[in-house]
Amino acid sequence: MQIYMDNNATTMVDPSVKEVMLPFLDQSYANPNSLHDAGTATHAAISKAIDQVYAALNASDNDDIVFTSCATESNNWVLKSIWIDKILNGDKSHIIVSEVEHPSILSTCKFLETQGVKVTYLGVNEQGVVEVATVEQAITDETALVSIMWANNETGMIFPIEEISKVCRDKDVLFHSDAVQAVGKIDVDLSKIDVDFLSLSAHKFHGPKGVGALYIKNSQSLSPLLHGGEHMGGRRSGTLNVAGIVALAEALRLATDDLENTSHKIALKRNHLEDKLLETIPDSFVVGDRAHRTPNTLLISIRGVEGESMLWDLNRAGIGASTGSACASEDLEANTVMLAIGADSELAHTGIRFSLSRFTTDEEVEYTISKTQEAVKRLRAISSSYAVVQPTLGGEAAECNIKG
Ligand code: C6P
Repeated sequence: MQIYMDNNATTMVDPSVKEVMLPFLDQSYANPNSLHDAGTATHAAISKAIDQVYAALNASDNDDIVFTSCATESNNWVLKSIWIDKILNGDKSHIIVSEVEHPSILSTCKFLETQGVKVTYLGVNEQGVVEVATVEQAITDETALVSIMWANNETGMIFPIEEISKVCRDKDVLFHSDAVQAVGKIDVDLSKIDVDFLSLSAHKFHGPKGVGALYIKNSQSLSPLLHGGEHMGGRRSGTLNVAGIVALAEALRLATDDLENTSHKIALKRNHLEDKLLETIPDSFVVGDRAHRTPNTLLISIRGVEGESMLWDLNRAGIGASTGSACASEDLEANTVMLAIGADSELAHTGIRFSLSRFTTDEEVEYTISKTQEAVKRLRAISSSYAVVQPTLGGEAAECNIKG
């Protein structure tokens, strides 16, 4: 049995999304910027895709949605262009992010620091969430941008984006949200929530890899990251990835069409997995309050069981999970979100992220429960640290905050 429990890293392409993209890899290959009939036809497909994305996000006609190659590009674009537009000219000097942002934000900020930009990395509370007051206190007259993710990729915790956006608007500071782990999983309605910039990526909601977007409120100015032709109104040059864009739009339509119902069904499966693991594995903790998590995500820490060893056992049983962000999976560092919420280093090496999708079946969940239980038994039996920390197998299992 092969089971995929790593949908926060990427998702399978929905077969019907694949269907809509195929013609653009085959006979409909014309450049949408060409003036001949074939180009006009692909141009029409792009226009339809743009309409679908506006509808799914409830964006206004005044806003811009610009397709990019991925969310990493969208995130880099916002941060680097704010530096160019607002900081290099001496207007402002400061950017605020949280310390649990994706590496595409954090590494870009590290680069910007080498260029003299002042960056504040906000801490999170015991739930792994940035509090509104923390953002408010960090904003100064020098702040050019606040960038806070909508939902965290490792824990699934949803951040108070509406309140943060209000604080930023009140203080007249631009606000960007990396919504990669929110779009297609929870309601992201841009008519209700006032963000200046928002990043998304198709492969997180059953679209293909290599295509993302940046939403820009009121089509405000933002220096391009990629200069070249007049593609996307000059905002992002490069011949359009027609198949990818059409697929992104269709995947987003499918993901958001019946969102409440689909999310509910995924949450039932995730909750069952979570409840069973917590019930049967002593000294296990789930990071973050379930009511404030995306419906598909579960970051569980199992004391005495190193994340990498658990992944190995699960992989041998045919289950793909992760210890956290896929981009950080090659180093054996402790889970950064768990460290940020105050877990000790040993505990922070024990996180396992299970992330489900609308394609996850009950049977797969049951199989994952039983193989995880088996792996815990085996790994704890050979763990010297668990024997030292916990002489008996008794113990409290809980959905908890680690500091608490
Ligand atoms: N997170 C994970 O395992 P790309 O792949 O560039 O379209 O998306 C990057 C990205 C940006 N922001 C967030 C919040 C993300 O979760 C990701 C991708 C994957 O968590 C792969 S590192």
